[in-house]
Amino acid sequence: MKLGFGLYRHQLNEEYYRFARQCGATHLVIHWVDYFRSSRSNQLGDQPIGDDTGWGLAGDPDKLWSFEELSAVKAEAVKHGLQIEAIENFDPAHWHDVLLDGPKKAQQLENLKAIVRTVGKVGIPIIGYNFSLAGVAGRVKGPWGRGGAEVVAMDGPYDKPIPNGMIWNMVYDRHAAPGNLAPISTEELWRRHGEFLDVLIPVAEEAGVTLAAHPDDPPTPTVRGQPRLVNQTQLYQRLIDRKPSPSNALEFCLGTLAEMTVGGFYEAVESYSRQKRVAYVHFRNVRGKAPHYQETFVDEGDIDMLRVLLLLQKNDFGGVLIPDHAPQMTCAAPWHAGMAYACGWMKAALQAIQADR
Ligand SMILES: [Mn+2]
Repeated sequence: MKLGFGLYRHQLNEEYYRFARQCGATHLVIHWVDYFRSSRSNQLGDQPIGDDTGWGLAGDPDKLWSFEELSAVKAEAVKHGLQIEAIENFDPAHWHDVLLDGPKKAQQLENLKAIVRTVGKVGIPIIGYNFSLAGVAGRVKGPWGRGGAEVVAMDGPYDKPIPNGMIWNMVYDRHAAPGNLAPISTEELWRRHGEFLDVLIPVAEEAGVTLAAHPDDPPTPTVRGQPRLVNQTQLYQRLIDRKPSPSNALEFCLGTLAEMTVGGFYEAVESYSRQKRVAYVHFRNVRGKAPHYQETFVDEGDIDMLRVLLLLQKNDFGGVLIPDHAPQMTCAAPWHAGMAYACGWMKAALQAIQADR
């Protein structure tokens, strides 16, 4: 197993590469969509939270990710001793009608094929994605961590409807007609996802890319009145069985999985790692279950993180773990301190179990 570090788009520069390397990371998971560029509510020094207006504007629908820009980022990272393991999340501007089953779906499936081929050509092995209409929404922040550290939490369901022109918590059409997106059924969401896999997995296989699905965060039955795809651990099995291929894999978010209300968490870690479908791991801890939970420091939540590492090791998982999110620590650099604390814990734990062997 390898220690990685997740960086948002605005962090893709020398300062953050050096910080990640100093934390002991050898790999990066990068976000190429900028959730902070035009958001009213997302703060640069924290994970994006948003409000009813979401995370701001999606990108340029006519500008797909290019070989040149991604190669340049990869080269910069390598210069600092870091390999890019994954890009996390497609831009809503490029695939909103794949999620919505809208009129531009055929063109946008072509967009996704082109992006997958480009990422493969650059030599980035994984693309993480969320197949979700509402995306990450409905979370709050407060001083609920150990010692009053500020953490992200959920405190009750969040079902305010999605306004037209917004998908996955970002605005792709500022001039959409007033009104809200009509709710769809869970089966309809699975049908759309199945079509996405049917079209994309063969392309991903050819490109040498793994598509890795994040579970629904937060994993409530609905968010903003829309169904969720993977909001219980056993639904990951349905997702991988839909298309048996090593390219159809999981962005394994421990925090989200632990927030789920049905089924065994450790059984899920054991089962999906044994099936070799864990592409990479979001290594974070939580206390509670959806819709009432709080993120915690890595060593104090409901999850026995060492037990998780031992299960992953037993099943020969050799991929990357990233801290995902961490509590904000009280100091001049709250985000940095939280992330460095998480990385230090992870590094020590990995050393301990690897020495044991
Ligand atoms: Mn996650």
